[in-house]
Amino acid sequence: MYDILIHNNTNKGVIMNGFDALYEKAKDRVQVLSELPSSKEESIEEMLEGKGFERRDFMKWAAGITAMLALPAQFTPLFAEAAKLADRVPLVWLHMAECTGCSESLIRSASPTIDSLIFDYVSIEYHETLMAAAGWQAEENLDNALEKYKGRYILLVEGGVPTANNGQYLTLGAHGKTGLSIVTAAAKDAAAIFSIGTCSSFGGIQAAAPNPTGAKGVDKVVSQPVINVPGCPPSETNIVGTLMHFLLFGTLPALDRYSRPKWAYGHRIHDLCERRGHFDAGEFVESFGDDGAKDGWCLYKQGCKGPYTFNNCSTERFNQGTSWPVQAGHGCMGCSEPDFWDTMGPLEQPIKSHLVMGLNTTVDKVGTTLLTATVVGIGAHAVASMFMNKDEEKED
Ligand code: FSX
Ligand code: SF4
Ligand code: F3S
Repeated sequence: MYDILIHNNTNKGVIMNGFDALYEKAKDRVQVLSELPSSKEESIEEMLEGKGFERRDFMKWAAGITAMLALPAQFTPLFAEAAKLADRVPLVWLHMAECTGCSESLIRSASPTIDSLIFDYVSIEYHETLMAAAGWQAEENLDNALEKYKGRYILLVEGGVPTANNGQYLTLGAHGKTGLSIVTAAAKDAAAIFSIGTCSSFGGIQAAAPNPTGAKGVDKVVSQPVINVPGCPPSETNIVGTLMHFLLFGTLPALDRYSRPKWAYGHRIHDLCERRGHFDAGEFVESFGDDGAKDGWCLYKQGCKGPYTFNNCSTERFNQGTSWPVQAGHGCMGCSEPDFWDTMGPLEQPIKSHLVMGLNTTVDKVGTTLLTATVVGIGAHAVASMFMNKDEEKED
């Protein structure tokens, strides 16, 4: 804990330790939110009750968010309060060059989770997939939302932003405005900007070489700070967790060097993978469908990029927490890393230049701090079982 000088509501500076200061900050924020006009007729408790959730489910969810964001349990009631006030913060969600998988990750669930219902409860002022309006009316809605909520709205962008030819490879809406001009205009008065998905964070598949449209991440085309929530798509938990953090604190979370929240992207997939014991024991799937695959052995030799990829898929999972790529039997593709289409291929083979045995590697190309810690953890058997055969050694 560190001491911190804050200004409380009475504007008298007081010395507090880090925990108290954060707690006070969250309390003040809840107070500020509660004074903003509500945009929903029913409370979140009523909405959840209508969907079959009880109050204790809601509190359990709030406790889960608190733990996921690595905050002490005392913050749980504050997260519950912030969620109740989520309808006070307007959201504007833009689509650029992408597949809409990020929206699908959040909104398409057979049985909605509290995460997806929280998203229903926020005040979504503009979202092209969800809204009824089209054409001229849609453009007008966007202009009105940006004006009405100036300085207050959270801007969420899904999709890479084509920049070549002055952005002309992506034009949208009745006036044929470029995506580039729409994003830069919307960013101007946003309270916060989240890039949802790898496309808006780093360009995504559109930016794969030779990147003919000049697709870029949002943070490359706007001057304001951007929080990246990558993944192709990101989990609903990472999207809602980022939103909840901003709701409660009104500030950016701790970020890594790619502007990803550390609470979600602070560990390699490999660090917390359920197949890690098999990796350490040198037990690898040699081909899809073999006995090792049936027994859930490690997928490294089938091209799993978990050792190079920072994300929390193994703990948070997808589809209401039921599964994630490695559990389903395919290696991680590295989808939350910059340029994964170019640097993480071939898809179902280990990366030749990054074989676990070849430690003097071109680490920067995949943008991770790579395997030093991982290799320390590899059992002797695994090392002996080799990731690099003699032919591969020669090629490298
Ligand atoms: Fe698709 Fe989103 Fe991938 Fe991109 O997800 S799931 S192509 S990250 O922008 O829609
Ligand atoms: Fe899991 Fe992939 Fe690491 Fe194997 S290589 S332990 S499957 S993350
Ligand atoms: Fe993406 Fe790998 Fe997770 S492919 S979804 S980061 S397991």
